[in-house]
Amino acid sequence: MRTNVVIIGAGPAGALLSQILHNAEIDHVVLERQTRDYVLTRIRAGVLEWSSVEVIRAAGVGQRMDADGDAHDLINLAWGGKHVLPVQMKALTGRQMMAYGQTELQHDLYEAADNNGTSLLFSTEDVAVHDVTSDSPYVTFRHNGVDERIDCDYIAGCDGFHGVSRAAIPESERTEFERVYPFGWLGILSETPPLPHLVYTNHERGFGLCSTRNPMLSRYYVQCPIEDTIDDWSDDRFWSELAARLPTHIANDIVTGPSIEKSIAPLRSFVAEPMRHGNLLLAGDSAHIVPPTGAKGLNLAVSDVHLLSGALIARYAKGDAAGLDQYSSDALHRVWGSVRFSWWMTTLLHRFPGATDFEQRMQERELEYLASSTAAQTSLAEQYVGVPFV
Ligand code: RFL
Ligand code: PHB
Repeated sequence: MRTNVVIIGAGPAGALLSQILHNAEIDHVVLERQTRDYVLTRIRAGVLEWSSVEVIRAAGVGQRMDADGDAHDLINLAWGGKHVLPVQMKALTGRQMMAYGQTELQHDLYEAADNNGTSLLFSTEDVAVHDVTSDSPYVTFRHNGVDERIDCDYIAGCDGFHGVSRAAIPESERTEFERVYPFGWLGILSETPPLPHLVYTNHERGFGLCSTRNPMLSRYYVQCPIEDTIDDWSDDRFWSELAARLPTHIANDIVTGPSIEKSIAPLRSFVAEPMRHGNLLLAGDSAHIVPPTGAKGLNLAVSDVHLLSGALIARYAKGDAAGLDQYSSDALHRVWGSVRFSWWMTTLLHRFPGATDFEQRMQERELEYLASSTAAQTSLAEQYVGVPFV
């Protein structure tokens, strides 16, 4: 079998790239390790930058997002159990963000792939990339018990942090940057009405976040020790811990209910450079991870795909490979901006085990400064809603 582009991974990065390549009539195949249902029930991100909204619309998959997504003008920062600062993103930047669950976007992308007749193979095993620095790279894998090989021009490594693509770049040509944070996020979904706005809270008991999926589905998180398991966290314990970390009037507005999903995620910042090796191009979590505090992971996957698809389209439509040559440095420029912002938000809002009194005072003073300075709020807001593509 032969195609132009083999996409490894059908998460948001791979499935969106497939949709854009389909629109440009570029032949491709998508290989996904998991089953379709597994990917569709994996609860993850919930917030889209406006640039992501525009890329998704331009790809022709924005109808349900526009109908069911919830555009937000502000986020609230709370601290010390009493202070609340609304950061007015729309007023400060002219831009909003969109609350729309990653699972919904994933659903829209798979539905589009069905309609497009895309070759999207689930439950593929032993995917391996070969000869990526030659003009004739290929991918081998096993599907339905049969060994397969696809020859191609380019391989898009959209296979997430635990995929095989990044590892295909020899260690001698790859530089990795990493920070692992000493806590996790315990998240729950509940079929209860969410608060009207997102609330990020910093409290001596730890970080908390109130988010949303739709008018009858809420997403909440609390910072927890990384060694905890979900068995340590009954629903009652979760709700009382979240309430204890919020100012009373906000806690009183939360409608509690049984959790329908509960999971613990570790927090890390990670970047692998470069994002291109020969004809292998990485996009999304395969090349970088950010802690979820800045709501940037899914958005970086979308911005990588925006850049990569543009470069591939120029290559196939006009024979112009300059965009592919620039891809890694262009993508990494945006990546490091989001890595910095996510690290800063994480540092500002969490309680770090073993933090000194000095570090604690610096955090408190920074929150007070934010509350007193429109310039500081504008800086936060412009990074949260996301920098437009030039
Ligand atoms: P994904 O989603 O991990 O998809 C990669 C896909 O590749 C498949 N795969 C393979 N397929 C074939 N062969 C192999 N060898 C393979 N190895 C792996 C996997 O099965 C998978 O389907 O990466 P992608 O597409 O780059 O998308 C990245 C996003 O999923 C991720 O950055 C976000 O979810 C991060 N994130 C958030 N991002 C935001 O922008 N806003 C948020 O509000 C936000 N909140 C979050 C988050 C992530 C979280 N967790 C659980 C890590 C909240 C949480 C709690
Ligand atoms: C979410 O809704 O899952 C969410 C929202 C904002 C974040 C992280 C996660 O910063």
